[in-house]
Amino acid sequence: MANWSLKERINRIFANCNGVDVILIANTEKMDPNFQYLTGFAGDFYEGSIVLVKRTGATIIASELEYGDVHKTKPNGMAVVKIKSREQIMGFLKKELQNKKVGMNYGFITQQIYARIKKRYKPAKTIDVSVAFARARQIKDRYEIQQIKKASAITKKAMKEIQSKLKVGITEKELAREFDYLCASHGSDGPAFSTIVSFGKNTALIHHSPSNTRLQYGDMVMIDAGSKVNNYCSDVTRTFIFGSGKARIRDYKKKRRIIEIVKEAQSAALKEIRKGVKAPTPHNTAYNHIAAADAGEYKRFNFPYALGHPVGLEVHDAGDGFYPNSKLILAENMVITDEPGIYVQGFGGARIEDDILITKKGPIVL
Ligand SMILES: [Mn+2]
Repeated sequence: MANWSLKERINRIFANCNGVDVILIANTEKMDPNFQYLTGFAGDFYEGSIVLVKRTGATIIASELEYGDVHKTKPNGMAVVKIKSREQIMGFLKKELQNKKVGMNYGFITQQIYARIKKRYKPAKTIDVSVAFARARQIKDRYEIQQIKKASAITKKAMKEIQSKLKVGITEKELAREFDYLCASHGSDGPAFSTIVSFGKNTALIHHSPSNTRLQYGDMVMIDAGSKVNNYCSDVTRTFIFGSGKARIRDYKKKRRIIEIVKEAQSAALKEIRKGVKAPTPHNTAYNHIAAADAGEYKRFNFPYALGHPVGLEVHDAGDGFYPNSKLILAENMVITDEPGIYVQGFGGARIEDDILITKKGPIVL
């Protein structure tokens, strides 16, 4: 039994949208993350299933195929309607939607479904609720924080253990597989995204796909990966140098320094990840730190992306992150990444990333 409150989540959604009578969240062959938010269901089933949400509660409409499953999972006080026939379900939806102000997730629903709903059920008005869900989801409840924390702990444990798998000649692809295996063996439900492993010059490529490049002594190594627990993601990046014989490593000082500056930038930003702070502030701090370090040596290799993004049901979760013109004001119980980087093309790069929970007392690295 899930220990989170559907009522609370519904209240948060409706607090962020005006004049909506009922919200319809419809899966296609994929699952709308907002469907997971309302039901807590894991996995990618429930194809074509629908959830109707009103201020007073929610109803799930499930096919024969999923009905048994829905009952087993006990969806947190949600009413369940089983689809017996097309006519029955159309009658039910007509009663619920006709002449009502209907909210839908325009960020997910297909044009086809949208047109069909308008034509068949004749709502008085349709309203985009994607932002309302994003705002609700940006503030995590206790259950969600626990899951992200678990997912993050698994990823970080694997980051430590992967060190013993490093050997000259192993390929990026092989190391990525080892990494996924370590996460799975510690309880990850699966990777939150395709694990990034890069060696040597490849570390300068921001989103490198693991290749057959082989590890050489003294290479910079970057691993960017995330585990998933009960639908919740983590996203962690580590960069290090393979090998400990400083004297034998080519450009050791430069490699070490790049990693150090990124670490400093990450810590400087972390201090500002607090409630009430404007989201661009940590971004600018990390960015300016890198630009100013070592008399501007790495300025032109500074990270060309937002310092961080929300993490939750999606690895790049609904809501705003730390980009220069973000309007977001940081608040308690947001979880956002802190991931500055330096990328020296043709040489190598570094990124260090952690998932940060904002609490009353300040930031906590999950
Ligand atoms: Mn990330």
